[in-house]
Amino acid sequence: MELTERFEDTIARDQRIEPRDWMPDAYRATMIRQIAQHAHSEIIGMQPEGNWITRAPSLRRKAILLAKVQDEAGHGMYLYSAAETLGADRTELTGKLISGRQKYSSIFNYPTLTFADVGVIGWLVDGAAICNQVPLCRSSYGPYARAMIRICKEESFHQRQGYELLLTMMRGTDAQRRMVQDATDRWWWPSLMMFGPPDGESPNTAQSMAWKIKRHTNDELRQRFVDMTVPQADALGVRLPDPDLRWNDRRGHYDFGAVDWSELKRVIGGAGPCNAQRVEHRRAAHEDGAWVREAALAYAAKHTEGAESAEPAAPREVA
Ligand code: BYC
Repeated sequence: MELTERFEDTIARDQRIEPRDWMPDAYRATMIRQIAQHAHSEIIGMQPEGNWITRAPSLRRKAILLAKVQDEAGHGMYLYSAAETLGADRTELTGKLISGRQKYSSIFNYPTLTFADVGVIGWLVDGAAICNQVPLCRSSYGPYARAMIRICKEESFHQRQGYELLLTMMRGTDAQRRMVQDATDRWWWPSLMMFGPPDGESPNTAQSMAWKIKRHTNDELRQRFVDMTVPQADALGVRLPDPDLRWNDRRGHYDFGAVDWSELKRVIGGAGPCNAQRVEHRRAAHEDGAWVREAALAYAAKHTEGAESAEPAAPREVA
């Protein structure tokens, strides 16, 4: 069988492409692009919530938030490792992120103004992430699909902690309820934008669906997210900031208002409220961490030398 034919056949049979398999250059490039953007999003995504670790209102909330932010770091690590199986170099990927040559999710360019934002990020942003990422557990590239299984389990804990925090605040004072409503008003539309441009303006969807990298289009997943979230908003007692949001019996889905796609373009293009701050923070952290990378490399080199020069160990006597 020809290499291309074997690749197409693996995809058609719903089996996984593994790192040792032949794959078209364009498939490899698409996977590296998506996985790298995803990894960068996890790492940059630590910042908006990390901002609240020192100001969490109780020890319990602080412990939860610390665990969540550490999970995001872990997700970034699995994803960079998955990108490395395709021949990408992690140092180069980080270089592309901090020089603005690779993207990360638009959602992390918005500020976290109050502690209610921590809850709303868990509820809406992690909720959107789950909607988007559960189908990626069946993505055609093996290492990515497997990383996604673990990531989704952790995202579901993140979503629940956010919702539980909001439930607590909604049972609190009027001021707390106002904070939750204000955070919901600010994060709702950006959360819908996380799913990417509308299908008619999404250059990558058709090919990524054919390769079974993506299992649903951007609009399908956005609709699924809206349908899932409206009853959660009702249960919470918050209003979603969209006057056109209503159940459509004929479609069996909620209709919703027009998303401002010019805002998504602006934010992806670098002009969101926090783009410069996010990238600068990441660049500074990378530079501050140089000594750790140097020390780890020196330690590894010393041990490799040690292992090479050491006498072979004498066989152990078995009693
Ligand atoms: N923001 O043709 P399209 C998380 C880019 S992590 C920025 O539809 P595709 C979390 C797109 O990449 C959240 N860029 O592309 C972490 C493409 O770029 P190029 C991240 C966006 O790939 C911490 C161009 O626009 N999740 O949830 O078919 C704490 C055209 O778009 C955005 C992932 O990365 C955006 N919103 O579909 C809490 C999931 N949307 O070609 C939570 C994996 C689009 O110009 N990724 N772009 O370089 C995916 O599922 C897909 O890549 C997307 C886009 C659905 C995002």
